[in-house]
Amino acid sequence: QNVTFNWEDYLREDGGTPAPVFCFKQSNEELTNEFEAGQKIEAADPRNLTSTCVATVISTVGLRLRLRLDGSDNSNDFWRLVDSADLHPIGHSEKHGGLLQPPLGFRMNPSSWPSFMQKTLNGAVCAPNSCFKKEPLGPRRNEFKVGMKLEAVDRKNPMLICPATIGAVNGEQVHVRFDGWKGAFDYWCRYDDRDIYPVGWCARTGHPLQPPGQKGNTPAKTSRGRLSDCTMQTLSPGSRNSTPSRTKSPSPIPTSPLVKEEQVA
Ligand code: MLY
Repeated sequence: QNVTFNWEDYLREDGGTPAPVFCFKQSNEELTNEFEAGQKIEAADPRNLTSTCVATVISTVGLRLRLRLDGSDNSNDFWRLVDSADLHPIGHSEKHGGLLQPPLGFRMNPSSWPSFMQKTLNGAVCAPNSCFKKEPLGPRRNEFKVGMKLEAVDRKNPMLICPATIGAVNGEQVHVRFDGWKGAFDYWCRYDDRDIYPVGWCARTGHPLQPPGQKGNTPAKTSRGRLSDCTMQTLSPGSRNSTPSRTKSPSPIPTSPLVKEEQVA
């Protein structure tokens, strides 16, 4: 799906230097994702980090898991790496004197929690201990410099990882800017955040990488697919229907040779 984006060509054309791997809190080992959809695990509730909940693996992509807290709705799914410290095998809380909590936004009456818990774990398939990997230590300090390139989770579309640039550095924080997008998706995070990866990480771990957005265009509805549509329109007017978001832009859209394929989502 990501056959059209290639860091090497991109960096050669647009310039920029990949952030060195020692900047990131990511494993250098060859990890494998042994989780399977449907398995139950324990996970820290992302909306209430002091509580540990039962979660179900919804799907796996590369070294990431899509998770849903049992008893929560399906619109608060979240993503974690196989070596996230937020994840544990079922039984971990009990073994450490803790209790499994209902997720923030538990859909049912709180009094039904014990019986819900019993039902959800009865006959459940639990992810084996061997699936869980130790969280890497991470760098001791922020080594990022402005302009360094990286791959980063789009937090508004957390299934997506995209080419990005460090836009600013402030103490332990870095500003992640998505290449080719106007800023609506940018965010500040700690230098050791698990959502940022070195250039090449997606390819190495088998995760799709989105191509950069189109410079100068607003993010909404200006995907690569439309851009190619417009290019065709420019080359052969009248050969196809007009693109709604382009009706006020008769001039040819500048394209780069990297622009080849439809952008996901
Ligand atoms: N289709 C959505 C997703 C945008 C994703 C932006 N990321 C990759 C920075 C939109 O166009 O708004």
